[in-house]
Amino acid sequence: MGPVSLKERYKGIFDVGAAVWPGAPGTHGELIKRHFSCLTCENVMKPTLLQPERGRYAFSAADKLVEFAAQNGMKMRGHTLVWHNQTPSWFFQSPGGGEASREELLSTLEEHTRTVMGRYKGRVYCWDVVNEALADSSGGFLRGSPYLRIIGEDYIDRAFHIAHEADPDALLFYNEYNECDSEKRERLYTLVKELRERDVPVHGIGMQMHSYLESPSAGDIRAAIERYASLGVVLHVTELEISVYEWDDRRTDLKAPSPQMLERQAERYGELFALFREYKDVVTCVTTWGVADDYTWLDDFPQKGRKNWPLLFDMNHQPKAAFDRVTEF
Ligand code: HAH
Repeated sequence: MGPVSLKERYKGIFDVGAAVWPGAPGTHGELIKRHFSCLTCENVMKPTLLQPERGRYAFSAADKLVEFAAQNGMKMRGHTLVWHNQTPSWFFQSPGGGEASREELLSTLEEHTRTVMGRYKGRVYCWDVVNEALADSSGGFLRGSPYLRIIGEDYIDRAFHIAHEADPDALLFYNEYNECDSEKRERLYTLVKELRERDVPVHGIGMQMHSYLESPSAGDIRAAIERYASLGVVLHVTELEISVYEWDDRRTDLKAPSPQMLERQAERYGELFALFREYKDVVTCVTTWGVADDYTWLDDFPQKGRKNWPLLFDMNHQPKAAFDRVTEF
């Protein structure tokens, strides 16, 4: 029998997704098939992995995950097209040498987007078109990036128009982290409001929701959901996990999470999912950034080599207390 299935429990409420890597169907296949209704490729759809050199695409890893999702009746989110990280440096170089011109970078972006979105049309239903374009500090508005420097401030508009032309049926997202911080929230709100006022085809906001034991608070999450929902866009929680540490805790000596950590994490998971359920008319997908605690990017972030236990299933793929809180309602 085993525990209730997440995706069954959340049927009719929202999709529950997981970020996966090429080995996941082999090592975590049963867990994924039982509990999740949507997948995201953690890395293999990022520009560096899909087009390491100009014109040389490497689709096989992504193809396999898309196939796995399709065979098991799962939806797939696309992540990501325009980002300052994990994008090869040749994107920003002119084929003739030196830095690319605005027109050259736009044409690289267009070629990449058309090829990738075209290949997965009908199988990847939504895309994080632009990831993390806002500045971190309250000083600036947009993050300084090669896209901003070379194309100029309209690069986000262009990216969404290009994506919409490449697959008019895909739902297009702007995805961001620290999205519940009150200052960044207002900048993200303004960004998407102005995009929509210019009729740029942005349909959703991806709230990454990388979380810690005490932050962001439920109040800040609610305020962000309300604010973004007021724009008339759909919201996806795209990269949820709850670290067992506080954001500024850099301890590296822990061999296992303490019972207190796991209890607080469970409470927080319960609280967050209750909040997402309250907003189910606008929050249509909640994705955890990983499947079980034996594989998480947080083992190397923000401290390289420090183990973390941030997901709903433990090292042995068993449901944690957090899982119970998320499914008991
Ligand atoms: C996310 N960045 C990315 O969207 C995702 O593609 C990557 O695999 C992991 C996290 C979040 C992030 C952060 O937490 C801190 C600084 C910069 C970016």
